[in-house]
Amino acid sequence: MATPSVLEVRPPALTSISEPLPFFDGTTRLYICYLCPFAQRAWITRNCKGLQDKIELVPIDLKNRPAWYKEKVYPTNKVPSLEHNSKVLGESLDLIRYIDANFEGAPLFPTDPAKREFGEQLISHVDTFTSGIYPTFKGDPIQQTSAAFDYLENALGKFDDGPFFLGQFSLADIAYVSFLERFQIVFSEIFKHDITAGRPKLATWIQEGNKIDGYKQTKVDREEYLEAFKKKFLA
Ligand SMILES: N[C@@H](CCC(=O)N[C@@H](CS)C(=O)NCC(=O)O)C(=O)O
Repeated sequence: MATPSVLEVRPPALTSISEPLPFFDGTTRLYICYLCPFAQRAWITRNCKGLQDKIELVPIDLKNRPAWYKEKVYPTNKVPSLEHNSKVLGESLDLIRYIDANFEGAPLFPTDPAKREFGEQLISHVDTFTSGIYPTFKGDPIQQTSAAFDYLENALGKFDDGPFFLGQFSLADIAYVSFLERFQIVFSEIFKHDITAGRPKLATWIQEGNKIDGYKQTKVDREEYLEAFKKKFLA
């Protein structure tokens, strides 16, 4: 994780005219979309475990996706999915656990029972957290999201042996970071509000997260995300 940062070349996204891949040929493939925060969770996990050579990244253009993706790979037609050992698995929160448990590389979930328990709580809360934020964009987001961000600030006070939820960077952070990255962009650019104001632990969490190479490599393109966000939520 502390190795010097060299930006991995991002392969171009596959589209409706891309040839099908030689599925189930023994290659492990992680299907993602560069804009997708769910897919980003699995991508970060792959990177932080140093699995760049073991898990091939296959970006898909969701706006113009190849028909074979639904037909031959993942019938739900969503990303992320992981082709591994002749099976295809999905659901980002399941995938991050699966990649952590079934591949080599430093474990991303601690063994300490108190940390594990709190990590599980945080991971089960993440859908409530994210789904509570989006509807506020049509209302008063600063006011209406305040309790949700305070929850994270308080959670970051639970362990003091590092800046992350469970001390060291873990699956609990991975569950949240791609969404926080997007919320920070939207709040600062559109609502002119700093979500870390008055939340020093959250500020440090973001700052320290930005130093983790495996995560840095996956960060969303700010302009592209803002454009997509405006179309989807503000149109
Ligand atoms: N619960 C799923 C959600 C995945 C998801 O909704 N991905 C979006 C992209 S961000 C998708 O593939 N959408 C395509 C579609 O719904 O057709 C997970 O955690 O993996």
